[in-house]
Amino acid sequence: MPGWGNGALGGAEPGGVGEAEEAFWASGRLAGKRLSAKVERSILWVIWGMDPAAHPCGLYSLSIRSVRALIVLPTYDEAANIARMLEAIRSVLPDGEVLVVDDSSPDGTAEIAEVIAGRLGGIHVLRRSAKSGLGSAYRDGFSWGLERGFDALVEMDADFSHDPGQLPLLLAPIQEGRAELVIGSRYVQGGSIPNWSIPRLALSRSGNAYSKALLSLGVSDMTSGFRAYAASLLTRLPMGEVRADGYGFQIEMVYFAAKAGAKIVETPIRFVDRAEGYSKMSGRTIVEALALVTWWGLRDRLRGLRPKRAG
Ligand SMILES: Nc1nc2c(ncn2[C@@H]2O[C@H](COP(=O)(O)OP(=O)(O)O)[C@@H](O)[C@H]2O)c(=O)[nH]1
Ligand SMILES: [Mg+2]
Repeated sequence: MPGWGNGALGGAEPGGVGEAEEAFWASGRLAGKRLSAKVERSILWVIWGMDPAAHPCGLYSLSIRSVRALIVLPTYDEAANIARMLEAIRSVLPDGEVLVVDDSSPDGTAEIAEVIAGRLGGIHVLRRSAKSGLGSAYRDGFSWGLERGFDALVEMDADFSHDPGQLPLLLAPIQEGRAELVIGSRYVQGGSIPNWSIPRLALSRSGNAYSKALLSLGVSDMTSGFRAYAASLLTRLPMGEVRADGYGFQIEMVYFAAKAGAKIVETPIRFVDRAEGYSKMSGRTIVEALALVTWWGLRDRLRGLRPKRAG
């Protein structure tokens, strides 16, 4: 079996596409013949395409092979999550690389990440000297990845709020050339947040509705921190002008991406509240985000400017 097809379906469930794939290889062995690589690949595309949604490692695991993806994982005091998180990412994206951007977490997150990196490979740890905010961690992580020629850069929390199993779905539109920014969205059909309190949900929903109305970008979840960027987009953005942290950073990136003419798509995600550790987002980041949105919205209206709508 050629290397590119190994384990793509993660097991041969009865009657499933995995079983169909095994039957295909068995028939070749019985006939004592190997087809040309091109024909084999075409047949497997058909088999895998029978059920691309059954498992995120189905059809999409083939797509992501040709994109060099870097998952940028900012961490501050994530010792309770980081090892499991890195293992989960590796099992979903065997070829994807990870950059942990740690701000000298007092709980030893970076040291744990380095131990796992030594074991699994393809994991890098960028240590920064002091807690400098989420936006700044991503700015440093993106520069690191762009300097090393990655094609897609993913934002993701280290606390399992974002499901590593959804990574292939996030990367697929970039691989297929359908988008330069893919936002994992809680507020499009199919998206959900099962365990948030009503006040927290109301705050997030109303903040996003306000940003959507004022900035007219057609994006429903501007504060989502689970997203994938094509490197071609990041290199076009004026990253030196991106200043916000926390939620404001996420909104600012969508705003600049739309201004740069990027094709933006939202894909539904299930966002679950963290089970381990504590949130580092403060009320200040919410105020910062609202102030920025208000400023941009009013400024663009006064100038008669509107960034292009997404989609
Ligand atoms: N490097 C770095 N990571 C941070 C910082 N603040 C938050 N993070 C990480 O960013 C991710 C999202 O933060 P979190 O506290 O879960 O935010 P929430 O989900 O909005 O409550 C987590 O992986 C955090 O560990 C920071 O100042 N520096
Ligand atoms: Mg979180």
